[in-house]
Parts: sequence; C-alpha cells; structure tokens
Amino acid sequence: MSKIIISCAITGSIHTPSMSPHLPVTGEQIAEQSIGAAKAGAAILHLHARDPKTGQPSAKPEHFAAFLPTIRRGCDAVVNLSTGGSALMPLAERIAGPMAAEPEMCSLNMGTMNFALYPMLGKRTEWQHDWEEPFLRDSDDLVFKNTPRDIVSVLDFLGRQRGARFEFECYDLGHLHMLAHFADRGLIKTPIFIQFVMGVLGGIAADPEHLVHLKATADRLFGDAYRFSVLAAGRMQMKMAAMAASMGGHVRVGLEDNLYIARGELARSNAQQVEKVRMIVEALGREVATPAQARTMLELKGADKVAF
Ligand code: KMH
Ligand code: ZN
Repeated sequence: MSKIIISCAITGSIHTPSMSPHLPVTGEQIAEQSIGAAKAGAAILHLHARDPKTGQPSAKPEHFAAFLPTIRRGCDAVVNLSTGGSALMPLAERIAGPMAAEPEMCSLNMGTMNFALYPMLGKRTEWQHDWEEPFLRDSDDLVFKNTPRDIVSVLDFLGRQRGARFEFECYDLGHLHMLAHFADRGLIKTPIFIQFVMGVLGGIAADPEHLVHLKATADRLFGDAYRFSVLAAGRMQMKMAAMAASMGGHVRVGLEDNLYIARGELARSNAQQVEKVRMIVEALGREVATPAQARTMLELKGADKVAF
C-alpha cells in the first residue's frame, strides 16, 4: 500500500478574515502556517495569496512573492499554487502568480460551475472589511468559469511551458469525463493526480456514496494511470479524509476549506488539522508520505526547478 500524501490548503479564497482569527492573510502568516503544516506532515502545500492589507483574495505575483521564498527556505514541502484564484477573477489574473513562480504543481479546475458562498453569511452582521459581506452575498450570481479553452490554456502555459504537474480539481462526475477527454487528446501526463472536491455548493455533495461512485468512475476512465485525493469542504472534512485513506486515496485538509477542528470549535492553525488527519491515517495503519516520496509518486520536476 503506497504512502498517503497529506495536502494542506493554507488560506484559499473562500473564507474571509472575519470568519476566523486563525485564517492566515499576510505573507508572514501564510509562510508561518505553511511551514507549521509541513512540520506536522503535509507533503504538499496548496497555496492562494491575499492582499495583506484587506485580506482579499489575490493572485498577484508580488503577493505570492511575500511568502514563497520563506516557505522554500523553511521546509521541503511541495508548493502547489492555485490557478483557481477566486471565481471573481478572469483566468489571466488567476494564473499571473503561478506563471511568475513556476511551481512544481498547480491546481486545475475541470469545469465551469456555480460556487455559492452566500450560505456562510449566516447571522453575522459585523465584518472587519467592507468587501466581505458583498463578496459572500453576491456569490448567488457567481460563475466559476473553467471552459475547455481555459483548461487548454492552463495545461499549456503552466504544464507544457513551465513543467508544472497538476492537482486536477474534480467537483463532479462530469469533470472526470472532461479530464478523460483531455487525456484522450494526449494533453495529460501520467500519473494523473485527481482531487475529488466534495461539499462545495455547486459541486457534488460530501456523501460517502458519491465518493464510492467517483472512484469507480475514475477507475473505469483512468485505470492505474491515476491517483486520487479527497477534499471535503466543511464539517465532512475529516470523515471523508478517513474514508479516502481507507480506500487507498490521499487526503487534503486546510483552513481554505474548513475553519473548524471539531463541531463549533475553530481550528487554531492549519497544522492542527494536519496533525488530526495524520493521526487518523496512522491509526488506519498507513504511513504518511514525505515530500520526497510525494515527488517520486507524482513525478514532479523538483524544488530546484521553481522560480522563487
Ligand atoms: N477550495 C477548493 C474547494 C483551486 O484553488 O484551484 C477548490 C480549490 C480550487 O482549491
Ligand atoms: Zn484552492
């Protein structure tokens, strides 16, 4: 049984600063939490950037540059930069940071979809920044655009031209068939690393029977040419991670997708979630992969080939 890769998604573009004092926003906070997550066992760091003054999601090269060199010096975890940015950004803006940094890995979102964040408004009325409430409220009319043309652009600019390998974000069954379409066109290198993204309102729900079907479909489409990981947003995060690990999959945690460590208890850090999922993985008798082992398993270009 192969080792299990723990990915940790440090800050993302979904949660806003008012939702948790532990959500890292500045370059220094993102670097510190990334290194902490790596020390706790995360082999891959999935990273977005933010404007340090407002906490707003950003994909600007300078906002990535505020933490990438520090992370590189502080740990040997694989850096995986988001090309998803935030759904509000056009593709050219979303890929600006990854294009400058030339990381070993990038995310790649396999379909256009709704990305509804407004249920998180809840009953909160106090916001630290004036952008937070409209950011969430207006997501009822938000389209996260990832057309086949967008997908080809990312495969070319970041894959073919800069040697990145991909975390293929599949939020639904149709996204697996879109990925198979690009594999049939010879545009996807193996091993294919698929992230089953569950629990986003607009994608597949984080139900166990959906995970069984996602894996059965991927088995049929990709055979042994793929590896899967599971990220469940919200309260199903650890339950679906445990199921993934027991199914031979890899796992992704992080404050990007869940701010809590238990019901009603905010996670104090990304490392706390990594420690918890590591405990689950090891309780199942499995071993956690090191960054070097993850690089070998996913055939990554190496930390010496990045541009930060
Ligand atoms: N936040 C996850 C639900 C990306 O950054 O490209 C999806 C994600 C996509 O991480
Ligand atoms: Zn992300």
